[in-house]
Amino acid sequence: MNTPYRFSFGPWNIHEGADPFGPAVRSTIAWANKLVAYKSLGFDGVQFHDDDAVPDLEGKSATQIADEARQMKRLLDDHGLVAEITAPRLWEDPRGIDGAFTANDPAVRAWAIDRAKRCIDIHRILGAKIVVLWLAREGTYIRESKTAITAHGHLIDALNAMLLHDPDVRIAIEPKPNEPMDHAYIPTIGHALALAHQTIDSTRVGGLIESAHALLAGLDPSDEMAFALQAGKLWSVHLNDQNGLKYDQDKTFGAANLRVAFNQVRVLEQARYAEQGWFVGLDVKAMRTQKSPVALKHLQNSRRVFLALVEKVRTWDTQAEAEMIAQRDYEELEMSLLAHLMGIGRD
Ligand code: 3MF
Ligand code: MG
Repeated sequence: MNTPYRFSFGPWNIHEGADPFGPAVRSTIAWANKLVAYKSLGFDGVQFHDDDAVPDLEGKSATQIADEARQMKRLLDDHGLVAEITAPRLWEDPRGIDGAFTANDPAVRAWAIDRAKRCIDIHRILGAKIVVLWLAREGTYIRESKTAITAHGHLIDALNAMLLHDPDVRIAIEPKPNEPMDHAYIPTIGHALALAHQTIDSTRVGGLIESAHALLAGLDPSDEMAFALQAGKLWSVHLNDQNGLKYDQDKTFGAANLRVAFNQVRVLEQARYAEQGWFVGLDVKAMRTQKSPVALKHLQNSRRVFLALVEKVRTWDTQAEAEMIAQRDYEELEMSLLAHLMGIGRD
């Protein structure tokens, strides 16, 4: 199939299978072996956290961080890979226990902004296109613990500090309504883009939409994507799937709801998303039950489902669709789509 799509995933998508109730069930795959896996699985882009690129960066000097980031860039070049994104991992540091940019303690907020700037420095060396902000702990476990009005102001301050640090940096906010927090401050793309518009340069702040995050907010991922696409603000996606309102599952794309997946592919095709150079990012986890030698299938399968759905979008009879819409025969439209997805005839 002639497709301009390029795919990415993060090294955390190849993982040991630990969950909150049990330890690792697979051995760790060394970084070098993970890098080799990318191309063989059909992926060109690597999603980085700052400390995926430079481990333990908190204890390192600016020079040391820059040296290690350059080494990582060389490694990527050697493998013919590119860095798609870089994201500051603010939620694993003990200082960020109750939020980073929105912490009540001004010293923690200052640390978080400084860390985000160091992430931008790494991002520049890696040559990534966007810095992603998943605002993991920017919210509350109990609402009374922070002043939400002030906290939203702190988020704008942090974005502005990042925009000022690098006049070329573009920031994509990855909304998520909950987990790890009970209530996250930026739960949807609408919130993210409203925040973007209050910064000193809204043209450099956009969004990344993860399917599961939209579903956890009770929203349709393709409509969330359309909202951002219309505004020219969808700069990356984390495709995956989610079986209802429970913990963030990061299932294989399309595994829970093929029709919802179809509509995400449809909206990306309609917007000619890939032609603009944006990556199709995945954020998928192998099931805990998966044995080591077959623990990469979730990546391969998600990509395969995506490409099969591109084919389904391109072979969908839009002429017949227009007629059914004109007749307002939506039962017919729905059945035709189901038949198309199932590969059965419409009698
Ligand atoms: C959590 C996420 C994150 C982000 C990642 C990149 C660990 O639900 O989706 O994955 O995608 O931090 O910003
Ligand atoms: Mg994600």
